[in-house]
Amino acid sequence: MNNNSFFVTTPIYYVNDSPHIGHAYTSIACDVIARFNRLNGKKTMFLTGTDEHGLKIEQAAKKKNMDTKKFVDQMSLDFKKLTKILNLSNDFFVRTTETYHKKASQHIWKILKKNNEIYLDKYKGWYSISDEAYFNDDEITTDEKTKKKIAPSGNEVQWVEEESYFFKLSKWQDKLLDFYKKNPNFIGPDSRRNEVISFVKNGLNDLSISRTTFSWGVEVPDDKKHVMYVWLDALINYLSAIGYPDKKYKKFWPADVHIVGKDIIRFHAIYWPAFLLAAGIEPPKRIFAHGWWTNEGKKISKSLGNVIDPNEIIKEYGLDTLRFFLLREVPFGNDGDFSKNSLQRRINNDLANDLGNLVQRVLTIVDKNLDGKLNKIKKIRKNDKKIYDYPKEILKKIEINYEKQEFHKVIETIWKLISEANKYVDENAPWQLLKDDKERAGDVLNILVLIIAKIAIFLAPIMPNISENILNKIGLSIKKLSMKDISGDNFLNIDYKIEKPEIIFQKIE
Ligand code: ME8
Repeated sequence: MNNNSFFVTTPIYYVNDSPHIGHAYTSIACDVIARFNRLNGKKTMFLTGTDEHGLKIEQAAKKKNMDTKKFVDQMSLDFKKLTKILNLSNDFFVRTTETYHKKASQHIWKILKKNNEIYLDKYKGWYSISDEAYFNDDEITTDEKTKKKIAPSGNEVQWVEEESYFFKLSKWQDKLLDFYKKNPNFIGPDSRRNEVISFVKNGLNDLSISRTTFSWGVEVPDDKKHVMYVWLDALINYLSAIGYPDKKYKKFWPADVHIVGKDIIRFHAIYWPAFLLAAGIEPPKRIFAHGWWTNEGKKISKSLGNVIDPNEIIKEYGLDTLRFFLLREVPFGNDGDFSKNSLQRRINNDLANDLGNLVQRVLTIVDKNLDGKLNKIKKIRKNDKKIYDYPKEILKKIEINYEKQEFHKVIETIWKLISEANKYVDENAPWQLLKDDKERAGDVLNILVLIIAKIAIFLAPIMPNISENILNKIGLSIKKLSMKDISGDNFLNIDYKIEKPEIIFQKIE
């Protein structure tokens, strides 16, 4: 693996249903990580896509009276469209029904078989189609009213008895615990790490990895009766998408981080490294599980009719505002509640008052009084030092926050810079200086424009359009900038005539 490369992934989403705010959340977080790493000089691969096999999908197609392949083609397109709507910078969109993916899955199966990690037996136990997951007896409860058997996820389970291939997961228990110990950053946040470790310590059963009672899946090599368990095929997307089994996959493997929701941490933090270790492939470097969004305090679900369509929020409030809100409102890893009130509060306070106001008033003064022109800074005074050096000082901190997926801290730190800049405007009162000391006014305004440019660079991963809009106003573009420019100042084009900005953020009453 090339040290200068970076690989980040979203889960691949099931195509049984349309995308909603939960999918948008994970995808946006990954996009921000990818954009930051690109700006920070890394050769970056950002992967997303769709998970198209399994009983759940087959049943969804049947319900619509559609041919399964036609159904997945159509539904997958919705997720592909979402990547455009969210302005995702993904480098590839993987689909598990593609030939390259099936080949990679079968290749891994053959290795596991050869390594004596797979055996044929009979599965007897509970299965939840909604979760596409097996459950032990002690995990199942009975719904008082309906008498239905229920998994911990709240979804109904059914009893399954059929011939099945098994993966020898039980033998990996100690090796996994050892792996977690040696790789303390493998699972984030810490609370999830502890949860996974205690689950593994409780003992692992061998895992059923094939089904015979339906056919919508990847065929098991040399046994046409079986299709692979959808999760085995799904996880392999992270390899098939970067060219596995061809050696070129090593350019990006092991992945730097798989971002997932907390619902699927076990698949990623237990099954996935076990499959990989058993196949002799290095596990990913990190799995981070974020929390769950509710809608105005209620669980988001189709049956409650409160699914949030990201399109509608974007139409009403704008894309970058939504991107900002989702990452600012809730520490990544915690659960969050989506409410229009809190979204509006963020727009009015953080965006309109703090950021909007800074950009607006500084650029307007330059436009009105200096005919949009800046000069080279003549003299940095002692009381300029703090704001002048501030961006450079926070860069390292922000890099570390990104490494730990602490987006809310990244944003908090950027907002401290914005607040310092607003304070600097008030303290130096450039409108007054313009009357008393034009040269000094020029320096103060020049420093401020420089700081605004750096704020826009810091914001580029989170709010790419707004950042570019601000940069364009001062004759710059993110295409020609990078995180390196945070430490310098010769990227400012002082020949540029600064434009009077339109209102960037409209307050919402
Ligand atoms: O699990 N809040 O796909 P999926 C936050 N195909 N995130 C949410 C959310 C919510 N309310 N609802 C969904 C699968 N998500 C498998 C993955 S990967 C090899 C296979 C996000 O369509 C969150 O990231 O059910 C969650 O993990 C994912 O959508 C589940 O998507």
